[in-house]
Amino acid sequence: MIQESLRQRYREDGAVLLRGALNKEQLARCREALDWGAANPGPNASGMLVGTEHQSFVDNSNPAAKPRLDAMMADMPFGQLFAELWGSKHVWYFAEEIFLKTGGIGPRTFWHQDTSYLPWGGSHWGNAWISFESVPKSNALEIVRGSHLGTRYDGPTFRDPNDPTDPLHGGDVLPRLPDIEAERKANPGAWDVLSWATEPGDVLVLHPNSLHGGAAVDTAFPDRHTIVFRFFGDDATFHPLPAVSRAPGFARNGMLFQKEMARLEGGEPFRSPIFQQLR
Ligand SMILES: O=C(O)CCC(=O)C(=O)O
Repeated sequence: MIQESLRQRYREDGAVLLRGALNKEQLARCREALDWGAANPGPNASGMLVGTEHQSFVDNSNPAAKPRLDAMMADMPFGQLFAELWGSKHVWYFAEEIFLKTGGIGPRTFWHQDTSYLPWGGSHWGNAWISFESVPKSNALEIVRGSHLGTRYDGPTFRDPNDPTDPLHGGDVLPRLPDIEAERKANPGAWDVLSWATEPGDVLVLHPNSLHGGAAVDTAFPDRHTIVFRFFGDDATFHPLPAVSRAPGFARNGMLFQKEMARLEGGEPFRSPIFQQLR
């Protein structure tokens, strides 16, 4: 049962930690999903800083995993959890993303918003960020408090290790991301950043319009295996990306479920039969 104080934190901060939200069996199912995904990369598998020594593995929304993950969601607590957290009658499962950082050299994830890459608007969105290690606070995912209610920035390309704000779309529709790490270095209080040490079984829920990043590995904490499941509810809308983008395949609809997205108009409820309804 999600308490009103937590719902308020999510509405205002855009992120909450749900301690022990998954039992051993549920966590094991999530781990199986991660291991299967890592062993069977899909067409969207890429990585961050590919070609550099800090390369990490990322796969997003693997179509071959979709039937098994849709089925798995029926046995997981996320439908109820998000219905209560948002106060939404309905909950749908969107898709997964996998992050593997290993050998103590996986990079920070540059600051970004998922909504720079995906055409999402509205309040009923949530990433369930699930890691299988005990993640210390110094290696934690970081979230700028309340940023889910603010500006939608252009997202970084994740290609240039020396430019964490290298704009994905270009043009003048979305403002360029500020260099949050550089600003924090100059003034540690420049941004109001939330983070938590997490234990296996915890679920960090964040709104995908939140500015988030971080969670590097290092010699003291060399490996992190993370799966993120994304969900939406009644107040989720189609919010198109820029109509012209220098990133191939990203204009208007983003790079996932493009055929389904092409049927939606800006501001319409975000709905498609392709997404598994959990409630
Ligand atoms: O785990 C990470 O390094 C990044 C997570 C992330 O970007 C997300 O949950 O959307």
